[in-house]
Amino acid sequence: MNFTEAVRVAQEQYPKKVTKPIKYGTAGFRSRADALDFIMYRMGLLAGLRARDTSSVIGVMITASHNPVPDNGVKLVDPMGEMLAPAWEVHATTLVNATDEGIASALEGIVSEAHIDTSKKALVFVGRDTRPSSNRLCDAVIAGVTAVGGEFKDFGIVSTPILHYVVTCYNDGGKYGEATVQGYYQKISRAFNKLRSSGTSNGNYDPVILYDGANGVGALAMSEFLNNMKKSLNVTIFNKGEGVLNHLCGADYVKVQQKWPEGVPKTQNVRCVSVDGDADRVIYSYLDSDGKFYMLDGDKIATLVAGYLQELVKGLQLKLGLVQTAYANGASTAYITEKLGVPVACAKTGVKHLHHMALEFNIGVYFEANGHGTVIFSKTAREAIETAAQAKNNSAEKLSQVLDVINETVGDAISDMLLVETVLHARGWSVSDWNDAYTDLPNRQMKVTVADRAVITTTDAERVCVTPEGLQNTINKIVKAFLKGRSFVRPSGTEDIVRIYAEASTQEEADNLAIQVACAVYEHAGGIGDRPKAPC
Ligand code: G16
Repeated sequence: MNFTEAVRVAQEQYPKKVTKPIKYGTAGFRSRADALDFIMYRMGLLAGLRARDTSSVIGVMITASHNPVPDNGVKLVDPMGEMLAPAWEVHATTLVNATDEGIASALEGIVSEAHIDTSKKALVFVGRDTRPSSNRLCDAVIAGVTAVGGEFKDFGIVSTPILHYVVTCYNDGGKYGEATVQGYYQKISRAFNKLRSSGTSNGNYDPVILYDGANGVGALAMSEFLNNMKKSLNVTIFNKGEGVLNHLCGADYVKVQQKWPEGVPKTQNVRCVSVDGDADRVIYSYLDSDGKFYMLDGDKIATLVAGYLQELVKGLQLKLGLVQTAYANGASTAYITEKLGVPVACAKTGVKHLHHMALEFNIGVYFEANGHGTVIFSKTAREAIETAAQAKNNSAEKLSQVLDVINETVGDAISDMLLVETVLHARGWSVSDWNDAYTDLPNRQMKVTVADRAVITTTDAERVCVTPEGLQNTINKIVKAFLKGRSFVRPSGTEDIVRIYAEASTQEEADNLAIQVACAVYEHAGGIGDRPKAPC
């Protein structure tokens, strides 16, 4: 194939104006939207090649998820809903770092290395979030796909999990479900309605939910879902788009700031479900009768789900495990290993790493503390569950219904919410019953801006900092002074900052530890602006 057209369109419509090296991050490329046009165009080119390479449909999602509105980004979806294969992350980085004229040789290099038959057809599914820049960037992706002779199907504004779902369904010939947006809503709502056919109330369980849509696509997705669902949940949607996306609301705000989302009435003892800007993460929270705020994050969801599934698979000889990251609260890991006896593995941040590790179990539950995760079932597990269900094993019958509520293709805020609601309902638990299962160690997250975040490198699933030299020793010394202290630092792969995590025996200590470690980062790694003073 001749890539002259790809170069021409790049030079005329999507010229590259930066020379700074750009790296594929935690979830694709992400930066300020006005610097992304050439990257989006090139990801369209890449998706066209990847589709030929795999003889499958590839997905391109335009979103910066939890980031603020001026940012945007791109996530590439591989044939079975996975994140882009690691070898292709390298190709993506090469292509983005090429000059406009260099695009041709970069593409030729990929074709030759991956042995791609360029005469094959290429089909790319494209979706986008609600950001004002997403439409323009979508055009750039489509221009890229077209410039390498590919075809596209534009799904318009959809959540990230919906795009993963339709890509998977299309590629497996509809076995997982119908490859349409409506097919997605119908599949999970039908499964949920079935699970609720026995009634809506049970014990302390109350089906009332305050839903925080983060002013993004998650609000649209929930209202569409409610249209498909019977009245087994009483959901009121807030932050539907009247405010600014992710601003003072949404899953990331609630998790990091540990605060009730703005725009949602402060109703006591009613659970609030917050999703992020592309609806792939979910965080629960509630206010008790004294108005005290409690948050139930990805760790609480993971332990709730893993505990429930473990009961259901008893006797089926299946290995169930949980995958967490360094951000997992120490109390959650202790609870799940010591109390529930479920094995836990620790992966690097990024669902792509967790997903991969979860494949080692027959049933792999994976969740990041930030609320991003799902459950995946191996072929062996599916067959064992189906056989036992056909033999009228009650637990297996229930499990096979639960399976259909789960979006195994990727973390999915709405499907995860329905899974949580299923477990709470089955247990007859209120949100505070759920919260009482174990008590989180107080923790704090902070961000520090440095001149070049790449100077921070880590090892041991990001729990140990390798460079700059001396930083880890300083962190060790600081941590030693805190009861139950733990802290680590890592460069973000989605924002131009370094993240700091700290936990300790009290909130004051956790805050203090986070500030001291943030100052160490500031000093060792070339901090910019004011020295960190207060948790932010
Ligand atoms: C993305 C990834 C998540 C990751 C998060 C933060 O989420 O998919 O796995 O935890 O970024 O990553 P980092 O700490 O490297 O900035 P999302 O929801 O923003 O796409």
